[in-house]
Amino acid sequence: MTVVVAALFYLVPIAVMALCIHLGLYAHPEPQPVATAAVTTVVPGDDNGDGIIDEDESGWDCATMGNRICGWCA
Ligand SMILES: [Ca+2]
Ligand SMILES: [Ca+2]
Repeated sequence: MTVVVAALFYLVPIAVMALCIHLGLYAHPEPQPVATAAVTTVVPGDDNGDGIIDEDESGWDCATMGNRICGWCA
């Protein structure tokens, strides 16, 4: 009887700790909301609104931007 009591005395806390560790290992924290607010700056001539005036957009000035060479295939 004493052996059984002693065994329970030690095994129960160990079992509880093992259970807690087990649950902790498989506990998934709540996913935190990711700040998705895009910081977009409205650039005149940026037709697709990506913040960069590309060469095929209306705000592109071939005389001052890119390779500063204007014309077809330039
Ligand atoms: Ca753009
Ligand atoms: Ca060019």
